Amino acid sequence: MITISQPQAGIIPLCERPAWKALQQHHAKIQNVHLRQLFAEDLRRGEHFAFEAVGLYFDYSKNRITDETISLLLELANQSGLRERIDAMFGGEKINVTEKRAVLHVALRTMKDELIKVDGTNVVPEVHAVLDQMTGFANQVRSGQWRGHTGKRVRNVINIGIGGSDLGPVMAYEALKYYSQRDMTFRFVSNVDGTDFAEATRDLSADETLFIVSSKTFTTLETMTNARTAREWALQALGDEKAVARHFVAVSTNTAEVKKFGIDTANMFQFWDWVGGRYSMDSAIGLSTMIAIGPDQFRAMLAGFHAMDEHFRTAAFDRNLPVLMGLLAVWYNNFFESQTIAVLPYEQYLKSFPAYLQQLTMESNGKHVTLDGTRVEYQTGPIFWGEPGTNGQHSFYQLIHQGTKLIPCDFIGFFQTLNPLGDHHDLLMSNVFAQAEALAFGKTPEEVRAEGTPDWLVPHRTFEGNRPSNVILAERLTPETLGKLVALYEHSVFTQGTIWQIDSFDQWGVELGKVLAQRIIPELEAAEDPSLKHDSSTNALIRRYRNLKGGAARMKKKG
Ligand code: G6Q
Repeated sequence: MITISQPQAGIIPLCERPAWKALQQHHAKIQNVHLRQLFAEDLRRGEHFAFEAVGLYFDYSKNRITDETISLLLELANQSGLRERIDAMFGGEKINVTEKRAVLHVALRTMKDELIKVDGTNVVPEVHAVLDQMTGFANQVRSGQWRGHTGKRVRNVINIGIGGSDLGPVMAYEALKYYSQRDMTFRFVSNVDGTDFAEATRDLSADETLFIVSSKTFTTLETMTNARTAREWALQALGDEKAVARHFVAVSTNTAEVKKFGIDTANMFQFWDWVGGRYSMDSAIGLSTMIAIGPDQFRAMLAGFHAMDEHFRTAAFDRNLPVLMGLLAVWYNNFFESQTIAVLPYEQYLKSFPAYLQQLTMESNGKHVTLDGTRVEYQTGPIFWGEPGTNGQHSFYQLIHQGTKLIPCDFIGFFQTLNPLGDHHDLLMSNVFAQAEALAFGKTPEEVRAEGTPDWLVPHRTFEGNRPSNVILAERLTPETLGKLVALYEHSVFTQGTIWQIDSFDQWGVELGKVLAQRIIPELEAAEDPSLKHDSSTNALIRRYRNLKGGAARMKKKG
């Protein structure tokens, strides 16, 4: 029996907390109050529910809230032990109870002189030692000092990893491309689908290509399959086992497996079991990011993360960005029964940000039992999704504006663009403000009629409004700002998980499918028909696949 870490002791079940009950009553009172009314009643509402912290301006006035809502949500945070839980996380306690691990991604971005202990050992020096090792290596690759097997400099870097060992590096590279070394090519191979590898390498020369095999465990099926294929691909061109040492480096916690693969452990970058995969982009998993943008910019990104960490740890909850964002997510998820949250960055470089957030939020809070294993009686993690604006406006925004579902939105925008081109940026930002305005206030039937719309068309052209959103604005997209934004969502996720009393840091839900696939692989590859003992559907699918899988090869032969 696992004992729950101290901070959760004494916390009463969510639905019994007085603040929860008060919020239910409060919701019944205000659920139909329109944002039009709330704005009319308080002409300064737009400033009242908005503030700036750590360089981010947060306008949450277009939410279906009053002062009472916020004070009840803050009360809920207190009754849920959020303060104690934050202290426990930053203090290195093993709050990931099902894996018996500390949760210390915040240690990855602390200053050198800080002290964070896990099992009595200060982990900060180790963190900085790896950062220094990464810095040395990144500088060598960027300057051309690091040579491939044939003496050529590295022009291409391919990160092989999946899940937390892929999504962060992909997102960070896309987000910070503006700052990247442009005479180098960066690619990311994650899918076990051979197409991913084939397309990533088809136009590259092996003698100029460096593979970073990123895997905490170094046993993940997809990553190890791609890594082996990469080794074959490189050796086919370079023809010498010794080439592996010049063209492969590893990011892992598993020295033995790295050695077995043939990678020189001098070129292995460590991380630790207290860094969860989806919280690992600041660890050595970020090596491709560091090579792309350079060590100084990477450290600036870490400083951004750290600034948000400190804000989360120290700011009063009523002026705490992640706390308020997390509580608002709970408000819609549990009281308005919203199923999803849309994240809408108005910044093309953030095109992979929603995909990144999907893992961060949904793998963290997609849980159905509390820390002590009791089934929850309430909804947990909402579905996160999104696209950069303005593209989304021409596809799914219709449903957000006029559909039957309530979808809270996070709009993210910047005062300055990295690519000033005519009036593009004003046009872009006008859409941020217009969308949030349209969602909140809509357009009444009277307004539509007054425009001369025939009666039969009025319902179609009416916008109910009262659709909530947050607007988050920053000066410009820099490594530091990216760090702040990611940390904002990390801690918002933590806040939500604390309210729901779940373990936001395990991921047992990804296990079952993996185990079953291991059983099915030999059944697909066996020469003789295997005796199949699955359900009738799975058996039939496997048989059909076995019968037809040679099709492509046969077609090729025929052609
Ligand atoms: C994230 C998960 C998961 C993990 C991948 C890759 O929190 O743990 O997405 O990152 O399964 O694992 P490895 O890094 O061990 O290959």
